[in-house]
Amino acid sequence: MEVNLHQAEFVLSAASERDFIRDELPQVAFAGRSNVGKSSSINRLLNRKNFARVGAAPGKTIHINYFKIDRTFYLVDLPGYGYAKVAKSERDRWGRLMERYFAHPELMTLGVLIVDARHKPTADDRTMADWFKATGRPLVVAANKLDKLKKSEIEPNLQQIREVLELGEEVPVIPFSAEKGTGREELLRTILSGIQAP
Ligand SMILES: Nc1nc2c(ncn2[C@@H]2O[C@H](COP(=O)(O)OP(=O)(O)OP(=O)(O)O)[C@@H](O)[C@H]2O)c(=O)[nH]1
Ligand SMILES: [Mg+2]
Repeated sequence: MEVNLHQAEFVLSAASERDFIRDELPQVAFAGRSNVGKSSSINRLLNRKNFARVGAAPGKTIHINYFKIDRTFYLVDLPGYGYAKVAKSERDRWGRLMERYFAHPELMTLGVLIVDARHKPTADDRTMADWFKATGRPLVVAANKLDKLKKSEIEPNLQQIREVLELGEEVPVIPFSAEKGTGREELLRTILSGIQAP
């Protein structure tokens, strides 16, 4: 499938369910802890520097951001979770918005869960993985910030991510670095094959 990644545009920022995009185009939904590098990963996939915003103040915006790629599919940047300094009211708002998005698995073609390659997945990461699994849609996990790992840490950490998140063997865990570009081709290939109609 030929997709022109330069043909990318921000479409809208949804703060509630009535703003959700419901057209026929596939949606590839990115979720992960605040600061794990969701926006950076989208920028890396598109080879853009400042396309999806890379936040200095994590957890501030609780919105779902839609980017349309080559009039073919959407990259959906879901709001990050697990930021300690966020007030309970904000966490509740996050929960309501995400609950509504995940209540419509028909909107999601493929899930991308970004985790931190350095650490054992958190309880929130496990919950997020369970939400994705519950959609019945294919899931891919990207272990980001790989550039911060020693070579000897890579395999054990990837294995730990697979075990803690209880991923089936059909779920790829891609070693990734939004910073260096590691894993870009593999994630891109997985996304492009995921959005093709069966
Ligand atoms: N070393 C390294 N730093 C990274 C990588 N990816 C992202 N970062 C840094 O991590 C920080 C957070 O990145 P963002 O892309 O804003 O993370 P986010 O998940 O979109 O955060 P929220 O939108 O707040 O949920 C930034 O300072 C990035 O430069 C990576 O692969 N390696
Ligand atoms: Mg972001």
